[in-house]
Amino acid sequence: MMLAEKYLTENLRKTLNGVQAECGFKLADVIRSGHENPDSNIGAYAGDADCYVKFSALFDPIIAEYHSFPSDSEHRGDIQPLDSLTIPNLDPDNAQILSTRIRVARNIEGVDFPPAITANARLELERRILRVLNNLKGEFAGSYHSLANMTEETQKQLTQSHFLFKKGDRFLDSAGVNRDWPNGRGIFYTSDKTFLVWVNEEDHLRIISMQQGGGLANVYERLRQGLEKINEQVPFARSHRLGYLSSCPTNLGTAMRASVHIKLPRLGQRRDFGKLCNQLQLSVRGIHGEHSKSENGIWDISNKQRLGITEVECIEILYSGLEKLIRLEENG
Ligand code: ADP
Ligand code: DAR
Repeated sequence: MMLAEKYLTENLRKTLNGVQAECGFKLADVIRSGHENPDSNIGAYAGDADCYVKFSALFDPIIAEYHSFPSDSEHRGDIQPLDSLTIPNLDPDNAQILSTRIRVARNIEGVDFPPAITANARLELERRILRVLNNLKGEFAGSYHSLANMTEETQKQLTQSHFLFKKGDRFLDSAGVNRDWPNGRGIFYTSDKTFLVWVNEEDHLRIISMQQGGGLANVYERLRQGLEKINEQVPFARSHRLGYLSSCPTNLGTAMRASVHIKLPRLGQRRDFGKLCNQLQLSVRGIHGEHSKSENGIWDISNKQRLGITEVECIEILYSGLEKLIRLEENG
């Protein structure tokens, strides 16, 4: 059952009907995606940080159930070096793990999130973050490519190669994320495309580190350093209780999804593959991301939990889950 529907009782609807967040969102705006897409799992999006306060009576039970994060819990910590966590490459011969990617969602403090942002504010945010990205040096120096000036062919090639985002799906469309598409959207990347930043997709920023093969520790450290350089220039929206704040409540806390594209031709055929991954606290996606399919026995396996754990624990969960999946794949 859609969590927004489950928790929006008639009494709560009456209580929230007069409420308006700083971005102007009313209850109808928060739940519009779920209302228009009854097959939503969550069905609610935040238009700004204030939505998580003003509509906490709806968001808190959704967050408690989705993240197993009771309303008196507090997200702790911030991204730290891996230090004592030793995670040697699980596939040094690159026989099984095709690629590794870690992304965090971030919204800039004080700016309405993509579901609510105005066209002008989105362009201003693009200009503001461009000043930061164009100032990155060394291994983080790169170039920005706005979607408004990008040929369809280039967009298709970058998307098919797993670097660029697609236009938001129907859930995001109903949430208002696609308004004024493609103005103000774009992608920054280094020449080797191992450090990338999506601008004005589902969140203001998706900061990404990725590379071929299974070097999870390397990918993590690159992300941590690049993120730190960006955060020195712009403040991120966060709350003491929920950590980093995202448009969709599924991405709160660390807002981190660490994933591998991995060949699991035998395991992937098992009827209980999804259940097995869930037991290992892992999510399963197809090779083109959310709502896509596996191809040639290749799966996108990632940490499921984002809130109430640290970034290092996200990596630990993925790593130990992958060890078990690789062993099971080998032993049949
Ligand atoms: P998110 O950015 O929230 O993780 P998706 O799951 O839709 O969103 O993935 C976005 C893009 O990143 C998709 O093109 C997907 O193929 C690509 N991707 C995700 N994980 C990996 C990975 N480990 N290696 C290569 N590409 C990846
Ligand atoms: N489809 C929406 C959102 C689920 C999480 N995925 C995101 N945020 N991209 C739903 O409510 O099911």
